[in-house]
Amino acid sequence: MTETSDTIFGKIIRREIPAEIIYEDDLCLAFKDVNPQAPVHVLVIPKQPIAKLADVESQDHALMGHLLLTVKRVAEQLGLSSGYRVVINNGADGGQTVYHLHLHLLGGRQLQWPPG
Ligand code: DGP
Repeated sequence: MTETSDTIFGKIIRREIPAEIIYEDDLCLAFKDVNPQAPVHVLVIPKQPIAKLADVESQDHALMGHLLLTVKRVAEQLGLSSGYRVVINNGADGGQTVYHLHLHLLGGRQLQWPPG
């Protein structure tokens, strides 16, 4: 998939396509992944359309902290008290398919390492 200024996640933010949204504030949105890799698989995305982690600038540091804190908040909300994993796929070799920055929150089972 190529990088574009708009993506399927932009459409979810604008409510042009449906998603199971579980958290929203001024800066970000959290919703269930359509192709879950674990019993809990949530994506946390900024509303600002940053394509990928490698495009984040120093001016985005507060936003990046907010995204991580949102992952923690959602994990607590979903009762992931025995642990979870947070993943950011960056670019082609990282396995990124949607070019709108997103943090995967995975949990609800014992996760394997290394991921492969
Ligand atoms: P990545 O490979 O890191 O770019 O992950 C993209 C994730 O986005 C992948 O796990 C599937 C998910 N996804 C793709 N399209 C949609 C969609 O339309 N709705 C939802 N909820 N998730 C989607």
